[in-house]
Amino acid sequence: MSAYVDELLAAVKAKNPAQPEFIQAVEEVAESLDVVMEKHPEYRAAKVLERIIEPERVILFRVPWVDDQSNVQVNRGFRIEMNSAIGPYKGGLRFHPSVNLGILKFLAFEQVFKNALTTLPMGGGKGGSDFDPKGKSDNEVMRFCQSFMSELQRHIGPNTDIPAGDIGVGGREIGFLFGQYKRLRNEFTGVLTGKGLNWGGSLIRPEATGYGAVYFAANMLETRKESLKGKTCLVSGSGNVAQYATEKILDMGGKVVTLSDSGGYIYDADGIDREKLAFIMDLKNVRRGRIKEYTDKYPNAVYASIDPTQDFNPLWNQKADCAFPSATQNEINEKDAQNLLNNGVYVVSEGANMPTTPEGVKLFLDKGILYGPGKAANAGGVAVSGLEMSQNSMRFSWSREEVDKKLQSIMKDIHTACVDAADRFGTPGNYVNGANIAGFIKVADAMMDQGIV
Ligand code: NDP
Ligand code: 2IT
Repeated sequence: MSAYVDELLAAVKAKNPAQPEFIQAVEEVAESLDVVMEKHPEYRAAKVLERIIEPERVILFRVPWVDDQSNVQVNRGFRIEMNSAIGPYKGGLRFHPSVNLGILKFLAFEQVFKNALTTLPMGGGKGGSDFDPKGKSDNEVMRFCQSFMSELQRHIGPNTDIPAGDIGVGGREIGFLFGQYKRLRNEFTGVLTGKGLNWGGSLIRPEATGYGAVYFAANMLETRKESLKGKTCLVSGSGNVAQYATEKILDMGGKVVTLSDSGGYIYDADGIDREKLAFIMDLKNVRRGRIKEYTDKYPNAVYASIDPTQDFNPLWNQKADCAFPSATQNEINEKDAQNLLNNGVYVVSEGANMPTTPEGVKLFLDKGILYGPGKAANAGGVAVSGLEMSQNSMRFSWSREEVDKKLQSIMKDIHTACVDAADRFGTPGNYVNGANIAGFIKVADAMMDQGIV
């Protein structure tokens, strides 16, 4: 690494000591950008990367609510307005007990580059709360969302900052949040994406992240004149992204043999077919149950719990061709990456954000497998959010086929942008460098045009 990047990273670490995920995300991008900074001293002089690393604004607020037993509960709410150089802040909300400032800053930072890659005019943001929706009644979730939005509403708007879903925030939560925004502001507007179809939502938005990650894998395979047909795939998670990744893999003739949640994973050697996927969707989205219940219905499959203290995740230690990590950050460590390679996996398309640790990424890159990092591979979700915003502005809606076609074409463009940037800066086939460089240049050039702000 150049002295410039070393010094920059030392400063980021010193300034953000309790934010390991944020430091990890910055480190990966800064390493990719070393060669760009060499060629473009003007970016260094204008301290563009130093400015991108610092959020434009961080909002932290109290979220008090009353549970079903009439106890007062207090959570913490956040919104990170990271960068608005190319459009209004855009990015999801995460409700999970692990949420803290560092995790949301990593997600907001990644979002800036991802949104730039989509080709749509969206800046980057992220927010959420340490609220745990698990085990809460619908009424408790509603009261929490109403309290959360009572504060957030003064900071967001359809031309300012447009939140959406992420872990723990799906259609139900977006509905409660939208209802409260509308009540407080007295306006019906596209301030959130992922809305219901009959109140401003876009067709294909629920499917978009999972579908997009599979389209991205297909694009990578196409560079080797291959397809997903007949490929065995490992998918982790069983939420929004995992479900629709599974559906699209089936559409493309592949076979999915695993899914998981934070308790454990299922392995189904016969493959998870459409009927089994419908069971999972009902289990997870309606009954809000655990993946363990899959083996009650399909006893040929096996369930094993995942011990978080174990140094590897057995889900990644299965024979397969492709992997679609779709649960959470750092779910593939170095040992998992090695297990994947040992088991024949040569395509990894990240549905989740930063699911692979830096040591794991290094193994994938050294081996030269088709490795699509999250900020490129999972950009389909926010891309269709951008399409939802356009439809809201036009007061118009596109058909399922039209949105899907646009999604496919955006994923293809992202793939091409990554390949071109990786080629141009001397690391052909390296989608990590390609995504970081292509995303950065678009944002950096806009910041150069707009002066020191
Ligand atoms: P959901 O809440 O719908 O599903 C999350 C899934 O991951 C659940 O199965 C959950 O299990 C599992 N999971 C979550 N945290 C952990 C953990 N710490 N350890 C093990 N398993 C875990 O979220 P999404 O499907 O929306 O999000 C999944 C990933 O995709 C995240 O990284 C998110 O940032 C990313 N993403 C999402 C987009 C979207 O449009 N929704 C867009 C782009 C990226 P359990 O139920 O037990 O918690
Ligand atoms: O990480 C992500 O890209 C998302 N959670 C989706 C963001 C969005 O605004 O649709």
